Amino acid sequence: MKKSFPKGFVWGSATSSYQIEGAWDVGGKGPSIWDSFCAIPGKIANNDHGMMACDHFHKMKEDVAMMKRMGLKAYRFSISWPRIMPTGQGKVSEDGLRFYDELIDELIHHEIEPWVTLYHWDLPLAIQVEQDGWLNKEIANHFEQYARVCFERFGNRVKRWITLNEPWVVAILGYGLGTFAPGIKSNSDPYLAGHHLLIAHAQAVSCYRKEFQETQQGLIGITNNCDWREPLTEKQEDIAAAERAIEFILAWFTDPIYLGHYPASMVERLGQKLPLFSEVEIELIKGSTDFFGLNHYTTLFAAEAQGSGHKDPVYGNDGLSEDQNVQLSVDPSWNVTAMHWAVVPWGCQKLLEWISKRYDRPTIYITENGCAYADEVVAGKVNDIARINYYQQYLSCCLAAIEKGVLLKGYFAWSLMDNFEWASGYEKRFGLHYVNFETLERIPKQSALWYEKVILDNTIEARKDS
Ligand code: PNW
Repeated sequence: MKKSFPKGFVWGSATSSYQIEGAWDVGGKGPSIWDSFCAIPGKIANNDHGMMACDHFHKMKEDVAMMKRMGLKAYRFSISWPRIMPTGQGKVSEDGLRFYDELIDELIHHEIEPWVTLYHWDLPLAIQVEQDGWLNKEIANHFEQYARVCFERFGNRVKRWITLNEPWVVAILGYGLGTFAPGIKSNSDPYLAGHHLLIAHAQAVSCYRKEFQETQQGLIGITNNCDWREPLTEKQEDIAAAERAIEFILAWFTDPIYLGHYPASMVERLGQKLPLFSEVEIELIKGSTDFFGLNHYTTLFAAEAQGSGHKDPVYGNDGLSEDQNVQLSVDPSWNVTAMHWAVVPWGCQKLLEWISKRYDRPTIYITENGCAYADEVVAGKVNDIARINYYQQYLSCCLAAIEKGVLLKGYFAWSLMDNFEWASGYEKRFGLHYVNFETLERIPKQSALWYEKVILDNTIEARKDS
């Protein structure tokens, strides 16, 4: 049975600067922490790096034409801070600004709405080396300055801003587990980094609201990642463990923004490791988003951890599990993607409903959802049935959530094209378009053609069981 999405639903696709642009030193661009992290042998699969990536910097017009062919209504991309400010502060690069000017103009010319993320992890290296990056509160001022440059220059055309992409990943993978740049391993730094990420976000929002929003009439928000945590059993302690796990991923960042404080579970468990906000900071952070940006990929079971020992994490996304006392697991019957992330569409619906309930029905945009598979080109085509099934089922569950009253207003498929998948390098393909990383040729996968139809009809074939 075909089911329609609400009128005006925003259909988009997303990318990020370091993952697609390449041109790592063109036009005076400064190095980012990802340029240097990739240079450390062994950090990235096959020692891959983003120096060339998809060379989107030089293929921008071709890529926008590709979006137009799909009928995309919106395109979410990120601005590379060191392309615009080579050392992260002070001097601005006109060449860098011009690239984004041209991209934005090209999108608008094709009637594709630009959704701009200001920070998708490529921190100017100088800010990390000279000032400890997100561990130093000063970064909030630098980020605000950088954001102001972007609002000033692009805000006449950009009406949707996202300050930060996934602060949880920045804090936990970058400053805790050390699997992402800048590669720091610590069991307390993530909470300090997270604290500064929230303050930086709020300062940028305050700057936009005070100096630009009235004249530019845009909206600004933040995007957080969260997978669903399903209680392993109906036991009270497992239900509590699942709730706690979601609080440690999502509510860590969204409770301060919507409710004005960190979740009680974190305050209780982390003690001194969790910094306190001043009254002025709370004032700044509370209410500092115009919409709820959500990146969602998968679901895991959660149970209260037994004793002190934790079994091996399922994959890098359980954070600092000892702080939570949560044991994660998968159901062996679940299908998994090339990332080993389980395909559990109902988890998406449950999470949307959880968010809607906890934060009193905010407007939500799914700013990323998608999957990696080992795609292959056969006779010029990529028949990625598994990806079509993934999208079809997840979108079906999005619709079910909407029918239950969740104010989901848009959806961005991750990703427009195969790209540099961080520590996994080019091995994991998330794209709707296949990229041949030798020739840089782009080939629409079957999923791109499928998505084109979904956008055109504003409907999907609803699953029989939903
Ligand atoms: C997101 N985890 O990253 C990012 O926003 C994208 O840049 C990325 O390509 C995409 O998801 C697919 O990975 C994540 O370990 C990376 O939980 C890791 C995790 C979550 C999100």
